Amino acid sequence: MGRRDRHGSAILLPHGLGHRQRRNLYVADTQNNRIRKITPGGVVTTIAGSGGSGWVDGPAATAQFNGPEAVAVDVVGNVFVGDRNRIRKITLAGVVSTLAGTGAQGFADGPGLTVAQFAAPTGVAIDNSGNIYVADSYNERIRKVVDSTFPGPCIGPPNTANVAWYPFDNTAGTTTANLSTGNMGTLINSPTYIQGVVAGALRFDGINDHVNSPSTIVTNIGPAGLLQTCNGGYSTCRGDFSIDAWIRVDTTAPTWAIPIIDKTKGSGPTTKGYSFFVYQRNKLGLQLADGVGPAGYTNYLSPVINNLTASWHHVAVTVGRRASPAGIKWYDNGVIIGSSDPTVSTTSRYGSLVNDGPLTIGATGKLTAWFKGDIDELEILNRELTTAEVLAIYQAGPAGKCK
Ligand SMILES: [Ca+2]
Ligand SMILES: [Ca+2]
Repeated sequence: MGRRDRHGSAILLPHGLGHRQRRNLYVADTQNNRIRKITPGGVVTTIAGSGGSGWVDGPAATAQFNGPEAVAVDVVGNVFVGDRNRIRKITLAGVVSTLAGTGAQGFADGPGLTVAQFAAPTGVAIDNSGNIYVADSYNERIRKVVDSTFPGPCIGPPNTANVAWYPFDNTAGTTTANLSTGNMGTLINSPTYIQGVVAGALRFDGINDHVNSPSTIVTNIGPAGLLQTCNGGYSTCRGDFSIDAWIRVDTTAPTWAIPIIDKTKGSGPTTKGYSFFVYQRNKLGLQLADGVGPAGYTNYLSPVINNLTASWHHVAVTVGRRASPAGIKWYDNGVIIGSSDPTVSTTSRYGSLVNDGPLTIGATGKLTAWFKGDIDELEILNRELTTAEVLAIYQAGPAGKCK
């Protein structure tokens, strides 16, 4: 009964394979009383469980499971475990708690910790609203557990320098609110309202759907390093900025660049502005266009992101164009996945990105390419978000930023 992590791991009687939207497979390792994770590269780690048999809550390393047989992962990355007669939860931060089940085998509905009983929950699943569905096998029933800590508290939005924030929480109508400046967007060709990660989201058909928002001073980005005069009470904005959103790329989206948001105008060497896009369905891209040099613009690409299609990802790009530290940082689900340098001599993009073209969501400003998939909680800030801020937005998950 050896238990070996990393390559060549031994997993005893695995049950309940749960997969997170990205790369990892989660396993209820029943006889080892551990919850394991398998990366696409085949590396196995233990995310919770000391190995002892029992129901001990607390830090993942010392927590105990009691013959766990089912796992599921929510949109944020919390893991839920069908654990004999209880439903357990492992948070992103690695804390194990008991969500429901007194421990006695039986059948009872009611408050999770004092009344509810299960009998061998051998399957769990979770929806985007945090409801957990349990295949309660000996009871021959499908049960529902509501996680009262879900979605948890919303986080204070990083509101300094927030210059656009489209939550897409409407359910009807052809205008979509901008919580930052009130510069509303107009829905063109009927992108559809859907359930998003944080309340509503918009689905773009990849044919002609987009959102058009007029150009404003604050969504224009100035030349690198210089203090700009910005309205909205922000007096220190400059050539740095950030864009973040939850996105779900359709599996049939084109492999060329499809824009999430685009604030460019002009073409070729006279292009001005910026565009944040998905490329080849597996990378993020950013165009910086200052109209300088033979090309006028540069496209920067992130490393490959696995499974960017068909499931929600929180993506972000932060753009620093100062002398030091400078850089474009790419984020996927709260973590930096790579960087690019907008200041190297041959392709430096220090110039002004200002133009009077519209801010277009789901299409290029010239309407030459279309996003196919879903976008939620799109925002622009005229400064670099910090690593901690990006992680906080991701970890807030369905609670999102406080509105
Ligand atoms: Ca939303
Ligand atoms: Ca349409």
